[in-house]
Amino acid sequence: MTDSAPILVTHDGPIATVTVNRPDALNALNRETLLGLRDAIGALRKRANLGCVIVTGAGDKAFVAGADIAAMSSMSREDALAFAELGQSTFALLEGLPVPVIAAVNGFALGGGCELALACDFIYASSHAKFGQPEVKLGILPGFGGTQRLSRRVGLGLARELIYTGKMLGPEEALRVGLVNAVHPHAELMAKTLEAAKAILAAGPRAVAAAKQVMNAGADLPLTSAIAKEAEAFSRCFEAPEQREGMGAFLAKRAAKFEGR
Ligand code: DAK
Repeated sequence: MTDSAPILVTHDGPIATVTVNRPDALNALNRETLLGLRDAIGALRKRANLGCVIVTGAGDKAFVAGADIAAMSSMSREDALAFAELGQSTFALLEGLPVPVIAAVNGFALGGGCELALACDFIYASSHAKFGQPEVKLGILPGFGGTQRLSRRVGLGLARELIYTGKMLGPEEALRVGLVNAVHPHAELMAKTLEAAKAILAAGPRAVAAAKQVMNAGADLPLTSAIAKEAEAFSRCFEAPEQREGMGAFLAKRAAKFEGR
């Protein structure tokens, strides 16, 4: 991996930071960048003791300003289908990582950039962030999952308005509608995101992974089936040392020390 690679990955113990690195094109996603992201996620899956992943964009201006419009401009229908499938499968891999993934949105998150953030577990935004799905202004629609994930995050009415008009939301409005969990001063975004990652690391890693798995698996199921999955995962915790350590530490009034942390 060189500094000019479209995807950079750095590690701070169990925290990995994945940076989309095409700042001259506002980190727009072309095929090479998506392939780099897919490879990076594959490598993270194999990493022992991974606890949390942060996704961000290089430079001061953009998280990701969308799929690469220059690359898309001459695509045939077949090319477009292959491109959408590459983006969708890559984002599904990110969403399915067994550890929490936090989007640290440091600027424009438009089109495929907003979709990338939505494939993360939750979003922290800088005071410079701007969100939107402006694809219809280019004569296309969101192709990396936005028509489905945006409404699951903010509700169908608002998702429809954002996708039909292409209008942008600033950080405070994104916070108000529940698209982002917090807005931080631009210079503090990464420090605040790392703080959240460290809070996750203090918890039982298997419990966090199981909670993520159940929440993802249950999202598209009827409530009764989803709740049954929860009960099953909950009961499995009682076969693991983590539950004994967590509860034992509480009762002994000491900090828990979880295996792998
Ligand atoms: N693609 C390629 N280059 C981009 C880009 C993008 N999405 N966004 C910005 N750039 C490039 C600009 O062309 C410019 O390059 P140079 O001219 O310097 O070579 C450089 O980044 C700086 O941008 P600006 O000069 O425009 O910067 P400004 O501050 O003036 O404006 C902006 C910032 C974010 C408001 C503006 O750049 C902008 O409107 N960008 C486009 C935003 C956008 O429309 N994003 C959505 C892209 S469409 C599908 C698969 C995927 C998708 C859909 C379908 N299928 C295959 C079915 C997803 C689609 C999208 O994401």
